[in-house]
Parts: sequence; structure tokens; C-alpha cells
Amino acid sequence: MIRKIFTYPDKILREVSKDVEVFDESLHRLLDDMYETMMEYQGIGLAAIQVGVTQNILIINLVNENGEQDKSDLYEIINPVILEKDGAIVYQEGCLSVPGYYDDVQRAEHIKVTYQNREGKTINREFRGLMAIAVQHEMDHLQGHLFIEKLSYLKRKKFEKEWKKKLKNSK
Ligand code: QAP
Ligand code: CO
Repeated sequence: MIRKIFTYPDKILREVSKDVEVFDESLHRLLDDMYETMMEYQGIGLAAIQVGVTQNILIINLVNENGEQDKSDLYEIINPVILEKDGAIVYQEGCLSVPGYYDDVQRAEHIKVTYQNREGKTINREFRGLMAIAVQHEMDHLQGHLFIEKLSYLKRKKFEKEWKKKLKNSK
């Protein structure tokens, strides 16, 4: 089932999510719905809060070297904790909750994360490059943060002006 994606400035996006404690059928349904919703809106990453569920869940499905977004490359990441981070990388990020806006954000290039999969099994993994960026972007959502909060003061001002105009024109 495709779910509704909440967009800026909806206040739900500022909520802090909680850990998943029960790894049951309804969690699996939510993960499946998140995947379907992400594909429908042509995303590469989605946090549960973006579909209105305040739980520490995110999915990421990057495009492979053949330019295909293959479901066998899907990561389902539950209750993630970053253990270590280093390096720096700048990437022009976007977000399904801020459609049509993209800007440069700097993040760690390499992270070590512990998380659980849909069965509740603990997994420790290192991520680099775009995958590291995506995990950090989605983990920010779990704390109620959006990538636009990382912009410089002037860029943020420019964004707010553009966004107000866009909202006005879509009414
Ligand atoms: C987060 O972002 C991310 O504006 C996922 O009109 C960002 O899937 C991971 C999207 C940067 C890695 C690097 C954005 C789709 C999708 C839009 C997304 C839009 C349609 C964004
Ligand atoms: Co996002």
C-alpha cells in the first residue's frame, strides 16, 4: 500500500522517533509499504516518520553500477546507532519531504553503524560514500531534522522564500 508522504513544513517531521521493540507482521507490512511508497515517488531513501510513523526505521535502495535500482540492494535499517564516523563528503541532497529542492550538505564519508533487520537480528556494518550520506540523512529524520537545517543562514533564507512562493502557487 502506498502511504502519504508528509512534506515540509508539516510539524510531524520534527518529532523524535522511538525504538522498535516488536518485530512482527505489522512491522513487515510497514517496511513493505515504505518500499512501495519510496519507489512510487522515485526516492532512494525513506524514514518511517515521512509516512507519519514515529519509529526508528529507515530504508535505503541506491542505484547500482548498471544504473538500476534493484530490490536485492535494499537496506532495511531499524534502531540504528552510529558507533564511529570520520572523513568528510559534500553531496547535493534532496528529500521526498522537500520535493524539488536540492542543495549541498557536508557529512561524514565513513560511518560504522549497529542496527537491527526486520527479524530483529543485530547487524554491524560500515558504510562509505553515498550509502554513508543516505544513512546519516535518514537518521536525521529519526531525530526530527531535515537536511535544509544544515544550510547556511543565507541559503536557508533563500529556500524559505522559494518554498513560500511554491506553496502559495499550489493553492
Ligand atoms: C535521501 O532522498 C538522500 O526533490 C533520499 O522531487 C539524499 O530519495 C540519500 C526525491 C541524498 C542520499 C543522498 C527528491 C524525489 C528523492 C525530490 C531521496 C523529488 C523527488 C529524494
Ligand atoms: Co529525507
